[in-house]
Amino acid sequence: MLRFNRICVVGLGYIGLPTSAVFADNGVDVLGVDINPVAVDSINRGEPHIVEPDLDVLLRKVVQAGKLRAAREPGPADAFILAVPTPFCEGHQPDLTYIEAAARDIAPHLAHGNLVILESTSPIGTSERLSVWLAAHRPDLTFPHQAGELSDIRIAHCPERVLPGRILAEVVENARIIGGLTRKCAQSASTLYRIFVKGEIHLTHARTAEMAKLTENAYRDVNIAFANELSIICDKLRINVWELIRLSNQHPRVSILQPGPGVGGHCIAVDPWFIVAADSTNTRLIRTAREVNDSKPHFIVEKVKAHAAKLKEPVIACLGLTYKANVDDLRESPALDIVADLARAKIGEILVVEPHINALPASLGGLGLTLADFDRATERAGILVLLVDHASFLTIDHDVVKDKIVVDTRGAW
Ligand code: SAJ
Repeated sequence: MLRFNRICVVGLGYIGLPTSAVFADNGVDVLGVDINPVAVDSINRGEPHIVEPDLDVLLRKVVQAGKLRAAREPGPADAFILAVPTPFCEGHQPDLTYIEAAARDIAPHLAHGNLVILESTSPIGTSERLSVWLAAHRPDLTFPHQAGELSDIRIAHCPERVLPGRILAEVVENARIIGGLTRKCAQSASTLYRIFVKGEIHLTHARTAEMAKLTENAYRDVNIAFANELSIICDKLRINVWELIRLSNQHPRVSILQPGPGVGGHCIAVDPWFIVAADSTNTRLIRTAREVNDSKPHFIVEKVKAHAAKLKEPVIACLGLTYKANVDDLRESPALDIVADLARAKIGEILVVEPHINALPASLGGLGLTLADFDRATERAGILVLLVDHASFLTIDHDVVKDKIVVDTRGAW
């Protein structure tokens, strides 16, 4: 039976950092690796470079205890976990360059008996490719695609399913799918995750695990697309979509999700494309759902423009930039596109409110925008566009709203 005293986690982002901290808190010596020197220094001071509830307290504890150390280069370990980004490039094709680079960086440190885990959300077949990439760097070792159960190195895909905002609870409690390139690979990975996972662990093949992760997010994307499509139809038919959904969900077998300004985040807006890339002929529904969700920001922009055209010198407060409520994450956020398009349309003065960030992102540079205070912006503006339902926005004084034009994309007010 393998023992995991020391692990090396490559990629200290929203998944890698909490996972490292939880392993360290359970007695494992963790070497965390990131190419970003600012993140490495911050983590070594015990300060997370990302915002996630309770992560600061846990990180300080494990860094002070000497159980977690961050560095720019990997080192020897019993197990390696790759938690690097898998974005897409032109034409929505998956970009695996971060995984390939991580494989190159850990390869010199691999030793007989090591386990390599791919946690990054990955297109089908990536774990097999990882095996081939590692083998190319280490001809002195055997890998699962060459030696099957007898391989020196074991490889498994263990996708994470944690919800940003609840990561530390979900990483421990959620059921986990572990896909090995061989049975032994899966069993070995299961032993590793059992160190802290309390949820059920289901073993399967790596390809099934890869597809399961993509399926979960595509399922959610398709269901959000249904809600977004309904919201556009209802707008035309002058029906309150929020009431409609609430009433329809009274049916025992109906559970419609919530419409919004579009779908953001690094997962749901990205992962379905990996399925489309794998089989472009048979993914009509999944592709259409992506297109419906991606077109929602344009619908909101047109709505705001129509309202602005009715005012003399419109002042428009755009409330929220993050991809969802109560996080600081701007990745793939539809609110960013909406604000940029409104600014470019030059329909009036735009006030941007986002309490979770200190400076506007580069993508909004050069548009003459600055961050504004919530109270001042909502007081000054004639049009309020609620883009994110942050808790701090929900307590707005109804007297402030009552004489304004409100575009509530979240149905929160
Ligand atoms: N959204 C809606 N309507 C809804 C629900 C969500 O418009 O009814 C929007 C949100 O505003 C946001 C986007 O969808 O823009 C995604 O938000 P989310 O909270 O649904 O999910 P994420 O992206 O934060 O995390 C997802 C989760 N996957 C599923 O719920 C199937 C999480 O469990 C995954 O671990 C994560 O993706 C991931 O890393 O893949």
